[in-house]
Amino acid sequence: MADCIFCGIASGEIETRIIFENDDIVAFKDLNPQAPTHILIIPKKHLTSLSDAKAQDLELLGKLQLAAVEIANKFGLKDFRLVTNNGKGAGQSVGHLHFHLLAGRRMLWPPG
Ligand code: D5M
Repeated sequence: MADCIFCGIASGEIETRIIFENDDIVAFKDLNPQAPTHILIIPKKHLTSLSDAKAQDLELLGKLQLAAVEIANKFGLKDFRLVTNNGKGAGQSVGHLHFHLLAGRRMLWPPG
């Protein structure tokens, strides 16, 4: 999608150090880390948020979670948090579905 920064990263138009990639997904470090490990996992397909997902995206949503596990294993992370902010009121600032993989510090609950 035009003007989507994460579509630009997924297509390679915007240069970023990719730490995980397969046919459907890319992952890269968050530029504003909230934990010692803070990785963003995104579908290459443009979905504005989780609310934009349809039944046809069921497999993709599963793959995103399995990618998180694969990345966590790769980095030796036993404990981690996987979260998506859905909508501005929930803290979403980039309109392309992404999951935050956070680890390396004690996580608080509930999140702020
Ligand atoms: O999370 C959006 C996150 O995306 C936020 O933590 C900053 C990060 N961000 C924005 N642009 C970039 C680029 N170019 N590289 C890496 N990380 C980026 P949200 O849940 O929407 O608030």
